[in-house]
Amino acid sequence: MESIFNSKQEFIECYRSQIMAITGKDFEHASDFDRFNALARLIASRARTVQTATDNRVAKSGKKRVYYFSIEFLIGRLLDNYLLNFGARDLVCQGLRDLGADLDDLCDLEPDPALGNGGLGRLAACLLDSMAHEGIAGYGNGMRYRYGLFKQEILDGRQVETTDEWLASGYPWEVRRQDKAVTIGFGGRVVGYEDGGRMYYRTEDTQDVLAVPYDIPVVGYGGKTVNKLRVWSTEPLEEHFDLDAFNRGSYAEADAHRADAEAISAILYPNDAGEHGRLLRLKQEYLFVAAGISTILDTFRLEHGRAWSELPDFVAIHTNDTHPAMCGPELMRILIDEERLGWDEAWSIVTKTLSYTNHTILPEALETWSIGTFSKLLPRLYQIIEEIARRWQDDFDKSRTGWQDLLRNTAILWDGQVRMANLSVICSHSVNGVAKIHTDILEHTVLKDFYALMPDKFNNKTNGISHRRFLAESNPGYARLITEVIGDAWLDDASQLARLTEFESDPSFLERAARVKRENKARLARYMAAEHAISIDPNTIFDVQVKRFHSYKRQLLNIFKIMDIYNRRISDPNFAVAPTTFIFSGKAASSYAFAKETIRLINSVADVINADARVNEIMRVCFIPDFRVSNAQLIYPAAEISEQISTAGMEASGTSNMKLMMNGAITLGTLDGANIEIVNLAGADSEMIFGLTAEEVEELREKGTYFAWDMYNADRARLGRVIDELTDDTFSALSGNFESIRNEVMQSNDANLVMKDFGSYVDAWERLTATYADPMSWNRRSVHNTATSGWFSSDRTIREYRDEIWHA
Ligand code: GPV
Repeated sequence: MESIFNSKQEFIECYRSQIMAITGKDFEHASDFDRFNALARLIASRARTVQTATDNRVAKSGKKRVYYFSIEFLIGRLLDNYLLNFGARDLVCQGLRDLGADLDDLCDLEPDPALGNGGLGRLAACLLDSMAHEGIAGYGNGMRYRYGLFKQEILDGRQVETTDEWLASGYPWEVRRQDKAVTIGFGGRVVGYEDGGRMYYRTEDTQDVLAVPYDIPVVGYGGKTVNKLRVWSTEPLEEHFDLDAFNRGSYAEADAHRADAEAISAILYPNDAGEHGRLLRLKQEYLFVAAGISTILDTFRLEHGRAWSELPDFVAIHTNDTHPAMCGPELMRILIDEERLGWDEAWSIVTKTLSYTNHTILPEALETWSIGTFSKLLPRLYQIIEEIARRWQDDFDKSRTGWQDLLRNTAILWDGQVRMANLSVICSHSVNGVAKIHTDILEHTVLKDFYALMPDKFNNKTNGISHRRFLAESNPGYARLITEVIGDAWLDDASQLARLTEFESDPSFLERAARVKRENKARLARYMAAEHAISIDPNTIFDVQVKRFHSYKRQLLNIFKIMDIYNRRISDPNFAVAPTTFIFSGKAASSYAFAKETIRLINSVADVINADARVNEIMRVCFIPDFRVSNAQLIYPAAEISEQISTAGMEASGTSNMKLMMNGAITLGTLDGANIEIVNLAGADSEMIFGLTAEEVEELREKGTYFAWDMYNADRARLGRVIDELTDDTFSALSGNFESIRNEVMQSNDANLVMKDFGSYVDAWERLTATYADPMSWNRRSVHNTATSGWFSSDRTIREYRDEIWHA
């Protein structure tokens, strides 16, 4: 690998002058943050040099460019990652040591960009990493949120949301591209005019904002390809600073115009419970779509002129879920209104260019907008959507039996709503799910009518993760050990991890792997002690469930298990429990009451158990606040049990299951999402599966014979007791009882079948933890998980997208 520095000496010189240039201080007088900042800026500027070279290469070769549109990019810290990808980590580490600084300490000062919230955003980031590694000319297009999602604090067991000021000290990786700013119009009215015997349309009297792009380099492993992520920030088009208001002392009013424009890129997922929040979300979605499309077409014009029919040969636009669904209509608008193509010609170009990934089968999670709101905010776009919808209807094959149902379910406009998923499917040439079972369910339930009409559009792309970030970077001890026995080719090609299979029965290798795990657990314990004054014991099993809080993910089932184990141990001190630390982390949407109550329950149970001398040697419950990429990288390597316990059929794929598997944790899970593929790859002996299957869940729901009360009555002693403890003050000391959770389960009949799976789950946990007593067998299964995890590298995923969807 070519390095970005010829020698340590060269690095030190460049670095010193960088610090001087930025801070006016020499290295010795610079603060740690100055040192981090200058180092990141130095690497960023090297990255941009390679980026320019990459771009010239792409332009010259006429290679297809892939644009990945996503409302979230959860990229995590970049410094360590980019040093690794540039092959410069050791050199920089030693150079810093010579200067008297520590690379890890500096890396820890990097802010964690708050540009995403969960699996969808992290997937987008992993795919960018893999596109750069595979040499694909792939670009991210998204939003630059000033505060992103919220920062989570825990107070009296409750989640409290505060603003995440991740940009407060500046962000060294980005460059503002004022020269590429785009004006985006909202509202106004559509005006038709005739030219050369044809009608054209434009929108007048719009309210305009300026979309300003910030570019962040994406460095591919090997350092040859540097792509970029472009995120958009909003500003007023012109200053309308109201001097009169200012001089009256009404400062806020004087600057109101600016505040309105900036609100669009202020936060990720504004609360959509009210009309204001919904409108803001719709503005965000249009803004990053319209600005992104404008960038794409500028580049295309520059490279290929106005040969629009060739657009699909040189450009692929991928829409990550439905937030970017307006790509279709917006591209139509430009081709028809501005480039003056005919409808059919434009439509053929658009559908050949666009593709769409779905991430959920929950019907309530599919986006819709009220036609009233939509048509007022985006009148011309709405007209185009109406036309797409009309043609879909007109062209419908009405000789098919049951065509009325097919048409109703596939309609774009229905019941006063614009259905974004249907719009996405109709505008795209490819629709994919994110795990085998998910794609299957899409084809046979949620999108079955589309599947009946155009089965060839559908395909599966099982998610993947960056094994470089989540194994090499997060787990350096394990990575070193792996490299020692199989060489370092696995960084480039994750399938090489299979060569570890040879070492699964090598006692000394297993021993050393176990030692690394022990160190990773101690590292997490140190983090918890230092950041949150919580003490955990690395000698216990680390049982981990880290992900967004959602009822279908069933963190509730996990805490019910813990309550049950606790009860049984208190009742019977001879009840054998493998000493375990139960670790949770994750955020709940700020308006999602049930999820927030689940967090409070976990913390309340933790409060009681951790203070109970009768059990706290063998059980501890630990909630790690503010789950984000940086602390996730400490958690995965320390995990021994991976809790993947969603109601079967509900989790599209999951990706923490893959990260935990790769780091040697054993999956305790249902046959859901990518868990199924994990079991298929690693074998049932290396995981612990329990619970209803998706078919059984489906059947039970259809029959309508499930009653939570039956579950309660059938197991009064254990499950019944857990339910009663929600409201009998056992866990109320911190901040009260849990009536709403009890009601959710008992009165609303336990929609996620927590009580149904409770018995088999606790049983599976007991059987799994009992095997911990045989460390050799445990370690063998652990290493086997790593050895069979290579397929889950996002390099594999991205190659499938490239070959089967983008043809890039
Ligand atoms: I829809 N996902 C997410 O993180 N946010 C969303 O808004 C939606 C889906 C997740 C799914 O829940 C996961 O199962 C999946 O692994 C992930 O997207 C990436 O595909």
